[in-house]
Amino acid sequence: MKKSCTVKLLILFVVVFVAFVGSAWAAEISIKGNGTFNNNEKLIIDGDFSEQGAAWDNEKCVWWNGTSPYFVIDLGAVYQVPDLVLQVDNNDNYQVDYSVDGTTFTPLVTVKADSGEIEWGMDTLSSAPGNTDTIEGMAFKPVIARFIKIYATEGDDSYSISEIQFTMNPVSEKK
Ligand SMILES: [Ca+2]
Ligand SMILES: [Ca+2]
Ligand SMILES: [Ca+2]
Repeated sequence: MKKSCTVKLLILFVVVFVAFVGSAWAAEISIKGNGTFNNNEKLIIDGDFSEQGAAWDNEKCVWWNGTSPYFVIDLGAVYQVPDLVLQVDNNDNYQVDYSVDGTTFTPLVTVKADSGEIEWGMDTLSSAPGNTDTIEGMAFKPVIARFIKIYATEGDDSYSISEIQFTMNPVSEKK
Protein backbone atom coordinates (compact mmCIF):
# COMPACT_ATOMS: atom_id res chain seq x y z
CA MET A 1 0.00 0.00 0.00
CA LYS A 2 2.74 2.39 0.99
CA LYS A 3 4.82 1.41 -2.02
CA SER A 4 1.92 1.99 -4.43
CA CYS A 5 1.40 5.43 -2.94
CA THR A 6 5.06 6.24 -3.51
CA VAL A 7 4.83 5.08 -7.11
CA LYS A 8 1.75 7.25 -7.68
CA LEU A 9 3.53 10.24 -6.21
CA LEU A 10 6.52 9.55 -8.43
CA ILE A 11 4.30 9.34 -11.52
CA LEU A 12 2.58 12.58 -10.54
CA PHE A 13 5.95 14.25 -10.11
CA VAL A 14 7.13 13.10 -13.55
CA VAL A 15 3.89 14.27 -15.21
CA VAL A 16 4.12 17.70 -13.59
CA PHE A 17 7.81 17.97 -14.43
CA VAL A 18 7.29 17.06 -18.10
CA ALA A 19 4.37 19.51 -18.37
CA PHE A 20 6.52 22.24 -16.85
CA VAL A 21 9.50 21.62 -19.12
CA GLY A 22 7.16 21.32 -22.13
CA SER A 23 5.52 24.67 -21.45
CA ALA A 24 8.88 26.36 -20.84
CA TRP A 25 10.16 24.99 -24.14
CA ALA A 26 7.03 26.02 -26.04
CA ALA A 27 7.23 29.52 -24.59
CA GLU A 28 10.87 29.95 -25.58
CA ILE A 29 10.39 31.38 -29.07
CA SER A 30 7.65 33.91 -29.77
CA ILE A 31 6.69 36.17 -32.65
CA LYS A 32 4.88 39.45 -33.05
CA GLY A 33 3.48 40.63 -36.38
CA ASN A 34 3.07 44.34 -37.09
CA GLY A 35 0.75 45.73 -39.76
CA THR A 36 -1.98 44.06 -41.80
CA PHE A 37 -1.49 40.46 -42.90
CA ASN A 38 -3.45 37.24 -43.37
CA ASN A 39 -3.35 34.16 -41.12
CA ASN A 40 -1.74 33.81 -37.71
CA GLU A 41 1.85 35.02 -37.46
CA LYS A 42 2.63 31.97 -35.29
CA LEU A 43 2.62 29.92 -38.52
CA ILE A 44 6.07 31.46 -39.19
CA ILE A 45 7.60 29.67 -36.18
CA ASP A 46 5.45 26.51 -35.93
CA GLY A 47 8.06 24.21 -37.49
CA ASP A 48 5.99 23.52 -40.60
CA PHE A 49 6.95 24.41 -44.17
CA SER A 50 4.69 24.44 -47.23
CA GLU A 51 5.62 22.17 -50.08
CA GLN A 52 8.01 24.00 -52.37
CA GLY A 53 6.04 25.45 -55.26
CA ALA A 54 2.82 25.64 -53.20
CA ALA A 55 0.69 28.76 -53.68
CA TRP A 56 1.97 31.91 -51.96
CA ASP A 57 -1.36 32.31 -50.15
CA ASN A 58 -1.85 28.70 -48.99
CA GLU A 59 -3.05 27.96 -45.45
CA LYS A 60 0.48 27.38 -44.08
CA CYS A 61 1.60 30.91 -45.05
CA VAL A 62 1.34 34.35 -43.54
CA TRP A 63 0.74 36.57 -46.57
CA TRP A 64 0.18 40.27 -47.20
CA ASN A 65 0.36 43.17 -49.66
CA GLY A 66 2.70 46.16 -49.47
CA THR A 67 6.04 46.46 -47.72
CA SER A 68 4.96 47.90 -44.36
CA PRO A 69 4.23 44.69 -42.37
CA TYR A 70 7.12 43.19 -40.42
CA PHE A 71 7.56 40.34 -37.98
CA VAL A 72 9.80 40.24 -34.92
CA ILE A 73 10.82 36.88 -33.47
CA ASP A 74 12.04 36.71 -29.88
CA LEU A 75 14.31 33.69 -29.39
CA GLY A 76 13.70 33.96 -25.63
CA ALA A 77 17.38 34.42 -24.80
CA VAL A 78 20.59 35.51 -26.47
CA TYR A 79 22.08 32.86 -28.77
CA GLN A 80 24.89 32.52 -31.25
CA VAL A 81 23.13 32.15 -34.61
CA PRO A 82 25.33 30.73 -37.40
CA ASP A 83 22.68 30.04 -40.04
CA LEU A 84 19.00 30.04 -40.89
CA VAL A 85 16.49 28.48 -43.24
CA LEU A 86 13.28 30.10 -44.39
CA GLN A 87 10.52 29.70 -46.90
CA VAL A 88 9.12 32.72 -48.74
CA ASP A 89 7.34 33.53 -51.98
CA ASN A 90 9.98 32.99 -54.68
CA ASN A 91 9.57 36.22 -56.67
CA ASP A 92 10.21 38.90 -54.01
CA ASN A 93 13.08 40.33 -51.98
CA TYR A 94 13.00 39.87 -48.20
CA GLN A 95 15.25 41.28 -45.51
CA VAL A 96 16.26 39.63 -42.23
CA ASP A 97 17.75 41.78 -39.45
CA TYR A 98 19.00 40.81 -36.00
CA SER A 99 19.23 42.51 -32.62
CA VAL A 100 20.29 41.80 -29.06
CA ASP A 101 18.02 44.37 -27.38
CA GLY A 102 15.00 44.39 -29.73
CA THR A 103 15.52 48.09 -30.51
CA THR A 104 18.64 48.40 -32.65
CA PHE A 105 18.59 46.02 -35.61
CA THR A 106 21.48 45.17 -37.95
CA PRO A 107 21.07 43.65 -41.44
CA LEU A 108 21.74 39.89 -41.46
CA VAL A 109 20.53 38.42 -44.75
CA THR A 110 18.97 39.75 -47.93
CA VAL A 111 16.85 37.16 -49.73
CA LYS A 112 16.72 37.91 -53.44
CA ALA A 113 13.83 37.09 -55.76
CA ASP A 114 16.16 35.27 -58.15
CA SER A 115 17.50 32.95 -55.38
CA GLY A 116 16.43 29.33 -55.28
CA GLU A 117 15.21 26.79 -57.78
CA ILE A 118 11.50 27.53 -57.52
CA GLU A 119 9.96 29.60 -60.32
CA TRP A 120 6.42 29.75 -58.97
CA GLY A 121 5.15 29.65 -55.39
CA MET A 122 6.91 29.02 -52.10
CA ASP A 123 10.69 28.47 -52.11
CA THR A 124 12.81 27.11 -49.23
CA LEU A 125 16.17 28.87 -48.92
CA SER A 126 19.01 28.06 -46.54
CA SER A 127 22.15 29.96 -45.52
CA ALA A 128 23.76 26.73 -44.27
CA PRO A 129 26.17 25.01 -46.67
CA GLY A 130 25.67 21.54 -48.07
CA ASN A 131 21.95 21.06 -48.63
CA THR A 132 19.67 21.25 -51.64
CA ASP A 133 18.27 24.66 -50.60
CA THR A 134 21.64 26.31 -49.90
CA ILE A 135 21.95 29.83 -51.29
CA GLU A 136 25.61 30.90 -51.20
CA GLY A 137 24.71 34.60 -51.15
CA MET A 138 22.78 34.11 -47.91
CA ALA A 139 25.76 32.88 -45.86
CA PHE A 140 26.76 35.09 -42.94
CA LYS A 141 29.27 35.07 -40.09
CA PRO A 142 27.70 33.81 -36.82
CA VAL A 143 25.98 36.60 -34.89
CA ILE A 144 24.91 37.03 -31.29
CA ALA A 145 21.18 37.75 -31.31
CA ARG A 146 17.93 37.45 -29.42
CA PHE A 147 15.54 39.22 -31.81
CA ILE A 148 15.11 38.62 -35.55
CA LYS A 149 13.06 40.87 -37.82
CA ILE A 150 11.82 39.78 -41.24
CA TYR A 151 9.97 41.83 -43.87
CA ALA A 152 9.50 42.18 -47.61
CA THR A 153 11.38 44.97 -49.36
CA GLU A 154 10.47 44.64 -53.05
CA GLY A 155 8.53 42.39 -55.39
CA ASP A 156 5.15 41.92 -57.02
CA ASP A 157 3.26 43.28 -53.97
CA SER A 158 2.15 39.76 -52.99
CA TYR A 159 4.38 38.64 -50.13
CA SER A 160 4.44 35.47 -48.07
CA ILE A 161 6.38 33.59 -45.39
CA SER A 162 5.58 30.09 -44.17
CA GLU A 163 8.56 29.47 -41.88
CA ILE A 164 11.88 30.72 -40.57
CA GLN A 165 14.18 28.60 -38.40
CA PHE A 166 17.57 29.28 -36.86
CA THR A 167 20.45 27.27 -35.53
CA MET A 168 20.71 28.52 -31.94
CA ASN A 169 23.91 27.79 -30.02
CA PRO A 170 24.07 28.62 -26.31
CA VAL A 171 26.34 31.57 -25.63
CA SER A 172 29.19 30.50 -23.38
CA GLU A 173 30.04 32.83 -20.51
CA LYS A 174 33.65 31.62 -20.55
CA LYS A 175 36.14 33.38 -22.74
CA1 LIG B 1 5.25 27.37 -40.61
CA1 LIG C 1 14.52 25.97 -52.60
CA1 LIG D 1 5.42 37.60 -54.55
